[in-house]
Amino acid sequence: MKSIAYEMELSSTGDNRGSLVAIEPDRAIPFDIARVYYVFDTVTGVCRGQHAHKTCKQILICVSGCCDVICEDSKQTFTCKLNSPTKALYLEGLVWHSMKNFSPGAVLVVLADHVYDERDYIRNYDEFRHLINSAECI
Ligand code: T46
Repeated sequence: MKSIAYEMELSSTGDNRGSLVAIEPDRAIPFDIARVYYVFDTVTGVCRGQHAHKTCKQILICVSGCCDVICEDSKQTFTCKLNSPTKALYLEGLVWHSMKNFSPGAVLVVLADHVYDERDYIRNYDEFRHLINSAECI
C-alpha cells in the first residue's frame, strides 16, 4: 500500500463568457472514475474526513468557495488550500485527511476510483499510524 498526496492544477478554457474545466480519465486524472460525490451545506467550524483509505484513490476539487485539507502520509503533514475550481488534490490510499475551514457555500467535489465501500476506510488514527509504519518497513 502506497501513500501519495499531491496538488494538481486542472487546465481550464475560457472566453469572454467565462471559464470551463473538463475532466476526463487521462494523464491528468490517473484513474478511471467509478464515483463522483460532493460535500455541501457544511456547518461553520466542522471538521470532516479524519480517516484514510486502504486503496481508494481520489481527487478533491472545491468547485465553489474554499476549504483546507490537512494531509498526513508516511513522510509529511501538509495543508492543501483548495481555493480555486482549477486546483485539485490527489490522494492515494494511506493518507490521513481532514477537511476544515469550509467557506459559506463551499462545494467540494470528489472523484474516486472505487464505488463506496466502508471496508476501505481506516477511521482509527492509531491503526493508520501502525499501517504506515509497517509499510515503511517493507
Ligand atoms: C473522503 C472525504 C474527502 C455514502 O453513502 N456514499 C459515499 O460515496 C460517501 C463518500 C459517503 N457515504 C455515506 C457514509 C456516511 O454515512 O455518507 C455519510 C458521510 O460520509 P463521511 O462521514 O465519510 O463523509 P466525510 O465528508 O467525512 O468524508 C468523505 C468521504 O466519505 C471520504 O471517502 O475521502 O469525503
